[in-house]
Amino acid sequence: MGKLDKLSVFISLVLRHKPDAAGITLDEHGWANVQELLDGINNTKRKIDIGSLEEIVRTDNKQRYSFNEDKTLIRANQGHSIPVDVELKEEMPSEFLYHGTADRFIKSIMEEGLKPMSRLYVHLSKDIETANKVGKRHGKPAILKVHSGQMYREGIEFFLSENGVWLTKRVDVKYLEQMNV
Ligand code: HQG
Repeated sequence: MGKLDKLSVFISLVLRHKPDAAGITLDEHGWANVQELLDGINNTKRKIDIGSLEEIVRTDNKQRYSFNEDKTLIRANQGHSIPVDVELKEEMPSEFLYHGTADRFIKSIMEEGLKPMSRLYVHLSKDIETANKVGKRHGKPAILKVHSGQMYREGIEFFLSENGVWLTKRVDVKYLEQMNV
């Protein structure tokens, strides 16, 4: 992993799960002060400047982070475990969305439904290819087809993050279909 990738993993931890790791706090909307973040990271054994941070945000393969307009604040677009309100947009999903997971979780998921586990939401992908990548992070991937259109018509809310990840609070087993991939 390159230097910027390593920094990005750490920034992800700080902005989604553990601001304390850089000695900072986030506001209720998940924003960190950019200067405090840079100072905080430089107080660990890592080294970063505003140029590198801007490059990380610009080149991130999942567009995980956003600056505010004058670039004084930064936040993660989704994926939090700490309770922040990143002002997600409620949207109507397509008829089907997909959830990538590991083979070994399928039995439990088909009993309990999809739960957010340590995060605030269940994360869903708009296509099978993306779901497969998400699943691979956990081991041998397995993909579930989610009947999101039906859920939406039955009054369940969906949100679309700035970087195109679909989020919902949980998915009952009745809306899940195992796929052969
Ligand atoms: C599983 C990445 C057993 C769930 C991605 C998943 C995503 C259950 C794991 C984002 C369960 C949680 C999120 C149940 C759910 N029984 N297992 N009832 N319900 N699970 O990492 O969706 O690269 O918190 O299937 O792109 O894998 O980090 O969620 O396997 O957008 O930026 O519990 O993380 O983005 O794992 O990934 P995670 P996820 P980043």
